[in-house]
Amino acid sequence: MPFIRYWNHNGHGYGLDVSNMTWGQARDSAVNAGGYLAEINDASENEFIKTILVDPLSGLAEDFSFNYPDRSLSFLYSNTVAPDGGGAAYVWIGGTDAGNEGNWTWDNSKTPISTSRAEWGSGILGSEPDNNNGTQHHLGFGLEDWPAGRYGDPGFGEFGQWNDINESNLLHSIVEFDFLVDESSGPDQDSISTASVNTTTPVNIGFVEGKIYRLRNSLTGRFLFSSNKFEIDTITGNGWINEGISYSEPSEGDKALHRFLDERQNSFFYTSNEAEKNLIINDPSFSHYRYEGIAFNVFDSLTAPSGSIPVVRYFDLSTNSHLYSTSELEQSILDQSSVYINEGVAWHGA
Ligand SMILES: [Ca+2]
Ligand SMILES: [Ca+2]
Ligand SMILES: [Ca+2]
Repeated sequence: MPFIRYWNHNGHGYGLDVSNMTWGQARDSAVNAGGYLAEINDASENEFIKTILVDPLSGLAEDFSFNYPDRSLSFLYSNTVAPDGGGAAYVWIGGTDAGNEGNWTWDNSKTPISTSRAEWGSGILGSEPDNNNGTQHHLGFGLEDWPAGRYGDPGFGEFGQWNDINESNLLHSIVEFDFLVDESSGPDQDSISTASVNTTTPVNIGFVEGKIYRLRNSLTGRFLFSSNKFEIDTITGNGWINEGISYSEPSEGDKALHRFLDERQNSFFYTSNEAEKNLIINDPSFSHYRYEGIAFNVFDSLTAPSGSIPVVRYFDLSTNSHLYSTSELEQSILDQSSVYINEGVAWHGA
């Protein structure tokens, strides 16, 4: 992921990745970096992205006005050209109609992209998207007039406009993050202290105090449960807000609660279901879930004694992560929301 620079705008972070990748590779790389290929929600976001691309960033080794992540990188239009885009330069952004010709959506949020948006290319020769040759299903953000060479007299589009182009083009990409980033070093992937990891042998990740605290990351909105005083003290204030005791660990808890770190979403997933735990560890499609070990012990939801506290698991469609709630008031609010899917009682605490 060679990011040449990062920026913040309107509460979101952005990075310009100067690798040469197909759209699919760029999409996966963006997700691995904790973001997604940029979704340009309105004209002002498009204008912002124009401003960060207006000057090819070269000669960084001599520019000491900014603390670039890697001064050996350069951003030259000639290194990110799409032959089927009129031989002009583009960067990948997150739109596609690969699943359904002519129906454009943003890949991360799955929201539609209107083909009447003013950002689609247009000129004296025609307009985009044109699905040229029937093989153009991915969205390029134009860096210059196309076809190349028609400066001031665009044929199909100009700098800052969009073209549907072929996925196999090897282009740079704009990655968007749902949180602010350090403009010198990018998203902070290490703000969460985690115990050493062994992917096969369960280890107890905390010394158990008997009280389980819920913490919320103020930047990402993600949640974490912890009974580990060291972990709680380390991360509280460092982007995480301690919401207090959620429930207590049953002294006679009969089920191990396992914790995974979802490295794509930078969020935590918990399960007391051994079959689910083993499936996640062994299924290659969950290879981005890193097994951290046993968080603490709980009651099985089927055999929990009366008076124990049910922990309800929700899936948050807006962040693709889980939220766990012990508050009936919170649950009544979440159940009204179309963003949260109630997955039922996951386990019981005391
Ligand atoms: Ca956006
Ligand atoms: Ca198409
Ligand atoms: Ca096109």
